[in-house]
Amino acid sequence: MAQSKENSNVLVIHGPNLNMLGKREPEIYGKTTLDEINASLEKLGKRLGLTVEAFQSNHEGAIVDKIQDAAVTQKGLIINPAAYTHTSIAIRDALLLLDIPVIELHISNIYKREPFRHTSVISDVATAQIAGFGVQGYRMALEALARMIQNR
Ligand code: CA2
Repeated sequence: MAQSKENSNVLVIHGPNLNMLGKREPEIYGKTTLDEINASLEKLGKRLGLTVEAFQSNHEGAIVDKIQDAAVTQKGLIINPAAYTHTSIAIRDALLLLDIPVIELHISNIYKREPFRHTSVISDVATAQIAGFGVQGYRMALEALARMIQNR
């Protein structure tokens, strides 16, 4: 089948407290702000033929709503569920509704941190996980997602 020339829509979800990136705890999460990450992804997306939408919320239900919407509007998802990674069955269940590639993203290496961060209730329902590459991981995730969408 001929490849469509239209851009694919992809969604990037940032979970709780990630709006504080670049403003607190730079030793763990770096100095780049969330706006800078989103701008960089939007620019990279253009090169890759992707229209990138970014969404941040500190509220579990708002993230669940956004994932449900993604089922009909998006071709791929990058999600940093932040602290909900370790606790949220609601976000996990919402991800199970999707039939698109999903990349779970962590700025830090969660397996090198406190034991409670070693468990992700998301990783076995995600297509892949990227952790520990700092904010550069978001660009790696977007490049991987572009390839996954192309190969579908
Ligand atoms: O490494 C990651 O990306 C995390 O998902 C970040 C979460 C943490 O709970 C996960 O275990 C790993 C925390 C996000 C909080 O972000 C902040 C950013 C700047 C300042 C304070 C918090």
